[in-house]
Amino acid sequence: MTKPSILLIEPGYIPDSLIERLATSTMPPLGILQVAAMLEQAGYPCYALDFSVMPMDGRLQRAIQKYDPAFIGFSCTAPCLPNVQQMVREIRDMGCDATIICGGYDATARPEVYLNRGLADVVVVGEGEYSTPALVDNWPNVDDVAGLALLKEGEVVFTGPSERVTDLDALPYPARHLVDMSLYKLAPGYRRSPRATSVFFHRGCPHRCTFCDRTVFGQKLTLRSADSIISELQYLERTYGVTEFRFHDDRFLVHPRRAEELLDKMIAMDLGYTWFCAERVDYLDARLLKKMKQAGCYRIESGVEAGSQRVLNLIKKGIKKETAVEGFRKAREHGIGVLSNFILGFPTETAEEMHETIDFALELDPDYAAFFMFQPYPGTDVANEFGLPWDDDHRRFSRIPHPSYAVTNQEIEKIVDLAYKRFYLHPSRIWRLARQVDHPEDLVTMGMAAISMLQGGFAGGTNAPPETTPRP
Ligand code: B12
Ligand code: SF4
Repeated sequence: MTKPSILLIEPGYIPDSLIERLATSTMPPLGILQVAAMLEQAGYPCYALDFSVMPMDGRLQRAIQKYDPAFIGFSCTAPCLPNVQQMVREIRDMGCDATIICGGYDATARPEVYLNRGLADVVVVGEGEYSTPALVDNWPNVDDVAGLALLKEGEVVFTGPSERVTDLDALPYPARHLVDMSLYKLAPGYRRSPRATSVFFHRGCPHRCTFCDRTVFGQKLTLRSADSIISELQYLERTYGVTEFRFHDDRFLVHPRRAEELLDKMIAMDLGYTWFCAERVDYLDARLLKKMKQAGCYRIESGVEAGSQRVLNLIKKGIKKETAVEGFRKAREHGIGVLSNFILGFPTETAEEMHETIDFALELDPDYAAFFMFQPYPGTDVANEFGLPWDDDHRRFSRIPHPSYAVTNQEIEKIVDLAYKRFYLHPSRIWRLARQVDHPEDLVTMGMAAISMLQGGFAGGTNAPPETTPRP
């Protein structure tokens, strides 16, 4: 018997301004593609829509008419809630009664919001690899399927924690064939090759930075083997002609021994790939940096977050400012570029402390710096500790006032603008960035970025996922 089809959706958002669109890197949505790979393995025909690389303009309706899905799944991060809301309305308005499944970070942190608002018939809490196929196999009799939240007589019921993925090597590769891989690009001026894609090395992060959402993978580390990663890189080259990679892990060196094993193999095999990754400043070890460079790493993204030691302590970043200076120095010494993310407007953070952050960014002088307005993602320690509300209607650029905020949103927007201007509108940095350009169209983008910056076009960005978002 043919199994029912399943449509998986990355609600995404496409930045409003042209310049932000040009300056933002896009990558395949590995969350839904990993779940799709498991569902395909179980025999379900799957389809995917990624609205971070294409406009909605009737595509959802057309896909529903074409594939007639019995299940529609959304990957939910907090900023995407308004998009999910809009799409669920459209799905129901067209008379489609598919079972709606929500999964991902925000749905995991607060399933009740999705269930009580009628945005989900069922929520997959945490990792979706095992619970999702079991859910569709058994729907609607899913009381015995672990890892789900659903409404029973108006009450939210949780079926218990899902089985954790302990052997990442055993998972099928994400079902990248469900998306148009040619749509994904690194931002101009940010790349070494015209095409790049993302891979994962491990799950989990042992640190406890209070602003970081760790609701899905938690603190426990689960690692892939070096051989498994190399096979995937080679598969991606063979299948999609990609030779540039973004390790999208929170931290590349989180397990230094396993990372070294991977680096040694990449060097010995002389794969010739270029790649970049994220890492904390306190893990930038000279010996490993040397191997990273040899293995093709050209940039490390590192969330330094703040320039005031009081704020760094408050957010439990676990680093000293001197460590950041030292880490960046070592990366540079080994010929690896650095991008640093900074967040402005943590609870109790004063305007003076934010200016310290800008001064510190100038002192560190990374190749790229990104400044974001703090956002209290539901489920994070900082949101819980200060009781910070989340604005469900917000797509970006806002923050519900709270007594713990020392500075208004408007003031932070101004400081963010100033940060970009002070950082980028400087002859030595302009020259350094211009020298990195190896595609003519990148010069145009950079010119437009400069104009946008002068007009205040970058103000108020939401806080970046730590060590992650490439936002040149
Ligand atoms: C890669 C990444 C990005 C990429 C996304 C591009 C891409 N398509 O890959 C970029 C850089 C563009 C990005 C942007 C942003 N990101 Co981001 N990002 C990540 C990161 C590092 C990895 C995501 C990933 O691919 N994971 C691997 C897959 C396999 O895991 P997964 O997505 O969690 O999926 C699993 C489960 O969640 C579940 N699942 C997920 N979706 C679904 C759907 C269904 C139907 C089911 C059943 C299950 C399911 O099953 C999957 C397999 O187990 C995470 C942190 C992390 N370590 O996960 C942050 C993270 C998701 N990002 C975050 C944020 C805040 C942002 C931004 C707002 C930052 C900004 N300033 O602009 C934007 C918003 C983007 C958006 N659309 O919402 C937060 C989300 C917090 C929250 N509660 O919403 C995270 C968690 C970082 C953090 N620790 O705080 N991001
Ligand atoms: S910010 Fe980075 S180091 Fe801190 S908990 Fe999150 S992923 Fe880990």
